[in-house]
Amino acid sequence: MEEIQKNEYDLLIDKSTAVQKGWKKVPAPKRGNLIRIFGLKLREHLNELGKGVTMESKKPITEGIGEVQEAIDMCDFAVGLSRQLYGLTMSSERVNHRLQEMWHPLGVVGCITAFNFPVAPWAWNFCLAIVCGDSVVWKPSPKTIKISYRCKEIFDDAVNDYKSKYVDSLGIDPKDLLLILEGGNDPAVWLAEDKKIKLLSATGSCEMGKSLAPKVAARMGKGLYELGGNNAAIVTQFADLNLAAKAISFSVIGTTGQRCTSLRRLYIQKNIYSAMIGKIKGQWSGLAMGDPLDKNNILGPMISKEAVDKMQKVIKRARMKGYDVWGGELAKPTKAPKHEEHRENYVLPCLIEPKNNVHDEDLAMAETFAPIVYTFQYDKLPEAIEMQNSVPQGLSSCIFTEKLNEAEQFISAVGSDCGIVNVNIGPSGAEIGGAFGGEKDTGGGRESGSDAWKQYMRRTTVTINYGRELNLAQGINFELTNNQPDGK
Ligand code: UN1
Repeated sequence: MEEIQKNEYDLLIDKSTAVQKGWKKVPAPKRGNLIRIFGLKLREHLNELGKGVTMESKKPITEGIGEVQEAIDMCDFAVGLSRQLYGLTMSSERVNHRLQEMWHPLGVVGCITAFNFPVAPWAWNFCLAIVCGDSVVWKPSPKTIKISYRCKEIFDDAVNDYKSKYVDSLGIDPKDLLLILEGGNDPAVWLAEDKKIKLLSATGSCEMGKSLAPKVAARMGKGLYELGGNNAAIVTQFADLNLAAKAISFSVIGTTGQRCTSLRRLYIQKNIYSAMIGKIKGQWSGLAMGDPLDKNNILGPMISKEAVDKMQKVIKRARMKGYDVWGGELAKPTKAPKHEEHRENYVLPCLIEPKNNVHDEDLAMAETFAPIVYTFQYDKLPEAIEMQNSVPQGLSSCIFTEKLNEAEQFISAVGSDCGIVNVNIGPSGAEIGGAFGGEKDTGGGRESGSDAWKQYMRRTTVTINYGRELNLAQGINFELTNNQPDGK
């Protein structure tokens, strides 16, 4: 990988700043037209792009295509939104006054994305930023750089279709609305420290977020962080165990446990513990694993040898503590493509049962980006909720129960402390319509649906006096006395 130099970076940001100056003048519904064309192009290239995601991230092809679908959904959402960037009108306390909010474009948005989801989180940010009148400098993971450039190519193609119709008179080239910044840590730090980056949106580990956030804060910049999860499921004695087992399997095995939403902790009511674990183990024997491009396989390799080593180290530590470990071995699927350099990176999903429900700092309290799930037993629901909330991260959570009061308790103020709270669904696989993100060390950001768009705009509070008197708020009396020579 060629490292970009700081002066090249500065030129890139200048380019992005220049295009945004013109773009913010384009009416929002017309900005939406560009994303509409882009969404249609993504549809044409769905399978090809899905394959591209799979080739680099190694996730199964159905998930690769699913991720591009998520980007298409995001385009549709953003097009609708381009006509709905509403501000409120409030009642003024003053006579003959109007009080309202307006939302204006923010500027250049920096967007850092990770290898495991190279397209969808970028699209959550990009589609909103574009309709909101911003430009985007995208720093993708170096591991998935090819698919990022392919997305940019398709966007540029959409720009060509769009250009003559809408923006020729502004003298800007909307191609520059999306610029790719290659590199690792240095460019990420430059983005964090750069005053010209009006919003830095970063997806990745808690460590990454914690190192960048103070740099953004030091310049009073805005940050949007979607960092590590350490997601849990609670299975109560009133759960449909078959539904729970399938959902749990998807959340552990999907993307080979390398989602920020992957399931990492499982709290099972003690009376159904053995039955539940038995069902999960049953589902995990003879999993279809191998070439992720083969649609019959649901388990592909991990991203790298380093990731496999980290997983194996964690399993070793758990064994040393005398915990019960099931699965997690390195696997050699016969159907793995021969030429594939990732042949060695296949693993089996793993269940670890810590002794006496202990949550070790370096095991259950930490996020290992691998298909490992820690299992715990509980008696009463509040106990399970307390354990699930006891970790530093707060992204996603779920409960399996058919009992209304249990479900309600879980989603209530005394329930899960996560940003995403599901009932009878696993913690992963969110759709774009809701705001996506989490609390605590997960960073507090919200992306994609609901009102996440507001972060890509700046709010102005406007007060208009349409009378002839100066009425002051809070009933303040301001009468100019005449003992001054009245400016003469
Ligand atoms: C991530 O792993 O960073 O909810 C994103 C999900 C996906 C997004 C995951 N829609 O699992």
